[in-house]
Amino acid sequence: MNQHMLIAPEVRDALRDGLPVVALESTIISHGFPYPANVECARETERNVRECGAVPATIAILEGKLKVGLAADEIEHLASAGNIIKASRRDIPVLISTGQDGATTVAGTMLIASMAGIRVFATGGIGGVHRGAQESFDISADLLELARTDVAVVCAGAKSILDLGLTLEVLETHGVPVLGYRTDEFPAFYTRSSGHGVDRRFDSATEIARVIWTRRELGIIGGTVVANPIDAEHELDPEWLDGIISQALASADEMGVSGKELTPFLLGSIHGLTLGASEVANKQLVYSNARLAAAIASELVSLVD
Ligand code: PSU
Ligand code: MN
Repeated sequence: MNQHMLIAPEVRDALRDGLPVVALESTIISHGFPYPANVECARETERNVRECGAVPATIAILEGKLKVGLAADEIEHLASAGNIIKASRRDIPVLISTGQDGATTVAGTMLIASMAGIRVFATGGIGGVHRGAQESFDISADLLELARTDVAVVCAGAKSILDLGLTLEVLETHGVPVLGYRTDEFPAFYTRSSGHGVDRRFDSATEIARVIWTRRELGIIGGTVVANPIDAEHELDPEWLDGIISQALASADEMGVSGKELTPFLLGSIHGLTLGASEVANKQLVYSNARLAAAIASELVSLVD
């Protein structure tokens, strides 16, 4: 499709034949989990997509190429190298022209997925408006990508390291539908509720696919957020978590962490402070999102026929 992109044969064939494909990100591998839990999570996420009838396409930048669909040794490399650059929209041309590796964020993955013709993407949580953004202006590029790129992102909401109310305001400003899957509330990643509503609740993948399809038929530019709460059995205690998030935010502040380092720093602190409990919850919610994304992708391809 373009000289900078390498699509794995299985993914290319699926796209050519109109079969469902689900994009997966790689920042979660390089910066979201410690090694080797990250390898297990990446493999198991792909397995969940397959089990629900779609082809997984994990996306990254390797030696200056946009890679759509990764081999096992490529996932191992992203998981273990330790110096992989976190790649959002603005990093992509730099990494391609200098021949480097990059682990793509939600924004970076959406952009590359859309170039490849993939319309559904599963992740853990999206980036958003950071607490204190009134001063720092720290608003994730994920939100602006959702404003302009036609990919549906299935996520468990966003972590409450962010200001979830302001995150939803920015999505509203940019015309991004926030659909709740079997929920009236926007979920807060480790917990099922946040106190903030979604635009609209739907109880089936078919209805969600119909919204995504209709949006495209109308020619309305941009993405869709599909918010899928963590299963109740894996949910963490909200009060305990609040304390941990405050501690993580305080140490980021003390150490002066900012810019693209902030989110990975906060994620790492939370994993450490919860002594692995958050890791289990995080994996389970990603698997659940992978299954829902596969179901939505399957419904979408049947609408095309
Ligand atoms: N939130 C999570 N886990 C993650 C991320 C966010 O709970 O792994 C990653 C995603 O790749 C997301 C990125 O796109 O962090 C957002 O970073 P920033 O806030 O710098 O835009
Ligand atoms: Mn930021």
